[in-house]
Amino acid sequence: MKIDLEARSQEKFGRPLAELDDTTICTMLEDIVREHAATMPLNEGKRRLYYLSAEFLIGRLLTNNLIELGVYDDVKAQLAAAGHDLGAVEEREVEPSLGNGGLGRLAACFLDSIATLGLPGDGVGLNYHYGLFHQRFVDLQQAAEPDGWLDRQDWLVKDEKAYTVEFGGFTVKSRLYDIDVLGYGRTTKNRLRLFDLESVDDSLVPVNSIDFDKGELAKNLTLFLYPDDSDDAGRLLRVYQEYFMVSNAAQLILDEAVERGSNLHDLPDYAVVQINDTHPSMVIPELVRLLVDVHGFEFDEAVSVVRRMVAYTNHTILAEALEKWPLESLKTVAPRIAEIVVKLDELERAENGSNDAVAIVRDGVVHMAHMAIHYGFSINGVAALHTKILEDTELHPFYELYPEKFSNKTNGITFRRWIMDANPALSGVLDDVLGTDWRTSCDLSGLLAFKDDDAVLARLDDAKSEAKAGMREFLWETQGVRIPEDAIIDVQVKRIHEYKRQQMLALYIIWKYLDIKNGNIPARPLTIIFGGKAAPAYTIAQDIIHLILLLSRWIAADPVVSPHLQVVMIENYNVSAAERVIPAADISEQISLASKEASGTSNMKFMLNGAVTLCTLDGANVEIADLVGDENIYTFGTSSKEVERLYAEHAYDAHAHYLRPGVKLLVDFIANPAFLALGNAERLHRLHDDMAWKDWFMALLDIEEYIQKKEQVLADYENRDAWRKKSLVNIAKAGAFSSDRTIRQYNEDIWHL
Ligand code: Z2T
Repeated sequence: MKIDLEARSQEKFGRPLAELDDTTICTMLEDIVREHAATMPLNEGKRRLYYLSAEFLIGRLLTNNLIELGVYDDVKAQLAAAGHDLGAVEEREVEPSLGNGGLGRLAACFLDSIATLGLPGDGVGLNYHYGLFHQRFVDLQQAAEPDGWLDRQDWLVKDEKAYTVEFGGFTVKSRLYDIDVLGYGRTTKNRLRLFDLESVDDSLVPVNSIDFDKGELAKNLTLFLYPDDSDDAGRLLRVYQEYFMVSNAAQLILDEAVERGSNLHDLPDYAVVQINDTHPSMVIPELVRLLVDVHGFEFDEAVSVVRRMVAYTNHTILAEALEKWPLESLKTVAPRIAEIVVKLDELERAENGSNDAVAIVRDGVVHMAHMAIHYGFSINGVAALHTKILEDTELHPFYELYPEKFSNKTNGITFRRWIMDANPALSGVLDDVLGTDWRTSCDLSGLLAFKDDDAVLARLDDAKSEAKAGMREFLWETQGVRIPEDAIIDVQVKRIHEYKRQQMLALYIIWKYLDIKNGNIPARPLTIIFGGKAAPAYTIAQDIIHLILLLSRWIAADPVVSPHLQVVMIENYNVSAAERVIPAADISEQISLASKEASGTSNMKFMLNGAVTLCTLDGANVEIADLVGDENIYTFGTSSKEVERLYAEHAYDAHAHYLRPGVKLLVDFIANPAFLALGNAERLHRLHDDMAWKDWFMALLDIEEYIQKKEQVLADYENRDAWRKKSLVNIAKAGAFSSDRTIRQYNEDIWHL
């Protein structure tokens, strides 16, 4: 691809490139990439993958696409020659807001890898006009506002395909928008296909408020993404959204298969559907419905076709996240789907001897995961430990029925975005030391040979400093915070959730604050960075945000402690912020209660960027620990086995832990009189009492060992030589977590594209 920005500027604006502002240049570059992508052919193959997901957290696309097309350096040079900085131009792009967290970001990394491997596979989802809410901090609390990302974006292209979706009592028409998905060094592409309502009405959303008119579904269905990570509010509107998504997806799948020569009886030869958690699981009855009602199949044949083409990924064991809809709700939303679900339940009972433990419909409630396991041909977990827990405990009766359907697919991350794009300094060092092959192979193990090479260790250290400088600039410009140049950067960024235990890191901060007050001055400043949104309906998570913001202000105002300890909570943490913060981190906090974090993916991004992990043995942390070895990771905490036992036997006594002297001091600090006066007393009391009496995710069980480990990490950081080696080993071993590896495994074991 050849780009001549000067000529383009003259042609479009009649002015030299030097005179354009950053926003105009950004739009111009987006147009150039979009127009070029439009000419690229699709990846072909008889069987196509449809990756169905309610979320695709794709992040900004400009830099990524320029890198994929191999023109990044050229564009940068042309802009520089005209006095412009590509970095500043990149900042003008608005980030699409189409995901909550890990699940949505995983889908985005997967699209990148599917395209990079040249496999024929599209993402299918919804075009939420206001996406996930935009987070602001007001009075040390989270405020949720609509994110009007769609007004100012340039990537969506209208597709001529459109369908009709019939709900109980009304019918809507859909519209389809595509975003081209490019692969690294590829001349062919895939697409992200986002369905929207033809009759959607943006004006239903008030300025600065996410409380919109819930009444007219035909006008509001695609306005918002539900802000629930891992747990689910179970609201009816969500069922409407899900049915809208899968009905469109199923119609698209049949349409395209017929276009490519299928007679539908051979549909599994033309299409395979991966359902990203249960949110799209109604695609199963919807495909059956279309085959029976529209295409005249017998019910049994329709079921046998669908059974050979749908695969399901589970992303959590949290009970509250397993979608269960009242059958009555399904009857309201889509009566024919409710009918088919009941028939699927009867068929399953006839086949498996009516075992209530695995039933699809039980006591008037539809268990979506059960349906997906019975009528899908594959179910996978997202990390080895997670899959083992599914097989041995959570889904054990299903594992006994269908051991051959179960497999593990440990998550992965795309190296294009998470190192080439986010960390050019480190990428440059790797090019110099290893050659550029790593950019396609994602194999960084060659670095191990340089473990004792001072020059290489120093260059890696310089790259870390450069990333830190970038982050300091970002935090100054976007958050108005200054970070000391020599600070240790300790980061926990992810959705705010009790099981992820941000509250435990808050207790550490209290401990450290008191320790410094007692005269123990640290060797160098420590900056602890949080980022993440909390579902607006999740009260305790809001309370945790409040505590963090209060600690941040309290410590900043303390002249004795503030030179040594700083707490930063990034406002509106998103993919763009992650790209600035993760490369700069020294310590990666992965401290979920063991057994609760299915995998985690930021753990992989931090490792790839040379941070050392401080973690419990949960999710993919277990695999990271196995790879890097004991001396290159810090693990602590109660094991997942023991945690499962404590739950099973109701044997965890939060209050007994609270009463231990060292612990009580820390918890009581949350509700100390100065805090109550400065902050929101109701929130602080509630959080204090919750921790002292309930502590459902056992932060008090692990807090003492956590503090000890953290202090050891900080002490070890001072042995700069040893630390640099740890960092190098982490980078060198990160190849295992490339999403290219994950996608190859999905393809070899499940998709067979
Ligand atoms: C989500 O981000 C995850 C799980 C969910 O379960 C829902 C959402 Cl929105 C329904 C996360 C997991 O918590 C995380 O451990 C995992 O790494 C990620 O999905 C991708 O698998």
